[in-house]
Amino acid sequence: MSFKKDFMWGGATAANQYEGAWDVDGKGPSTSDMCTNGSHKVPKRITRETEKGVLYPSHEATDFYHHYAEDIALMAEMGFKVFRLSINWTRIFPSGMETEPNEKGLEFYDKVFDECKKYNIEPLVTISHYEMPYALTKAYNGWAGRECIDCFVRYCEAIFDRYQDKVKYWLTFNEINAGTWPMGNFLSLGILNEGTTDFMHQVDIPQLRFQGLHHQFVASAKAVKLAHEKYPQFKMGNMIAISAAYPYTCNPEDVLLAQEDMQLGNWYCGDVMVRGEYPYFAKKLWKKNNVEIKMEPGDLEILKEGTVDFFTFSYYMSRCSSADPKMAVGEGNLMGGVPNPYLKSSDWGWQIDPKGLRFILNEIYARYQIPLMVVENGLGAYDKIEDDGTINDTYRIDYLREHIEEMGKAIDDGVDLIGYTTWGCIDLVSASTGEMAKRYGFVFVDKYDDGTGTLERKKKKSFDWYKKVIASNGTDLS
Ligand code: BGP
Repeated sequence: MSFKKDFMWGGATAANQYEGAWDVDGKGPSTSDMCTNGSHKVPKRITRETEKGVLYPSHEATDFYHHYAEDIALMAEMGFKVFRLSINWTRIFPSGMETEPNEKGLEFYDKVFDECKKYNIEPLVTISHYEMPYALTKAYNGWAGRECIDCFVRYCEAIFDRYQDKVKYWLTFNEINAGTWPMGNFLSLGILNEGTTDFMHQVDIPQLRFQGLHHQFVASAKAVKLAHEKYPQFKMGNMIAISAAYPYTCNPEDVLLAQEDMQLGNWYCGDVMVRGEYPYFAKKLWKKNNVEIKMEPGDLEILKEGTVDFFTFSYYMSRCSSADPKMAVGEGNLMGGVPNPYLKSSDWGWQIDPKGLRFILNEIYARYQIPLMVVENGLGAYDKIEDDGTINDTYRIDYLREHIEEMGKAIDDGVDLIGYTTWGCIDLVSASTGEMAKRYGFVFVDKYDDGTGTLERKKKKSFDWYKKVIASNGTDLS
């Protein structure tokens, strides 16, 4: 297999699901702090105020805030070259509208980056990963308000300035294409429409959602432009939840629908961020959704000037598109699809498809021809501690092995793949369900769905396996 010598192996986390310490050292409430716990069957709720006696999983999460040194040491032991993490916007600007950053919040990430440096681990920072100041939701209905652009750019300026010597790789928005689906309203855009309470079934106003996404595009491009002008050493990336959509049958109706699903899911955001312009099919899409994007003079120029240097994405599953309305739609990461009879699913109904990763790596590279990085991949599973204290997550090893094999084949196909960070390398809260039971890590954290647990860290079987994978640069997957 052909992983480059300097291939970036590592793991990924997000502040809102991992850090906890939600109201410590001046941090303000984030949108994610207003989400209750839930489960596979019971959707989490979005509350307008925090309610007494209700569990909010982000408030403590798995407490990276107080365990960062221990956790980064574990990552170093596995041989991580890169650690993807996000900065919690509300640690730096508690309401998003301040003019001066919160020093205590800045100091926390100084400590985190210094710890990474100790072990030669390169930080890869997501600037906004599924959280934003809740105050911006209250003031402007989140990204529906154009005001968020300036708030975001001010936040970027503060962290670029502070960490210019510590961080080189940046991603502007996590899974920005979440905004192309109704679930992305509150999750990704901070939009909370009248009547929304259930996270899985939010009140959706496409006009606000697509407008909000336009504001994020402009904000991202402004941040990228600023970085390129002021800090030429920075590498700026996008991040998309990739949809590998297959036609369910060779019926041309299904083929056309799969194409359309990939346009909306992948290329709508990808084209804006890589090519610097809305794709040719955008007008049709807006019309279909009855949307009219309001642009200000200069917006289109900014998009052109703020294109990214590398393309990153999450990949968990593939899905099928069927034009037959009688076909039931299954579960998945943000987008469901018709179940594929050739694939098995995880316990949460996400279809496991390693070959789909090779397929989509080729599709993305053919379209954009800039370096690619898989910044999320992994298996959410129920882990069990055996009587002897071990956690034998062989199912996770199998999942990761098969995906790494396919990445190797894609590299051999000619794709320029520069790195791989597995999702939730240390157990953290699930984004879609708000539960702890859905675990992804190489390291188990003693924390449970009722909020109890000692937060103690414990290596799973996959820990030593991944260590070997990294040490052999992807040649020993046994
Ligand atoms: C992605 C998100 C992550 C994450 C992951 C797994 O969509 O970027 O934040 O959590 O999916 O999803 P879940 O936690 O719902 O299993």
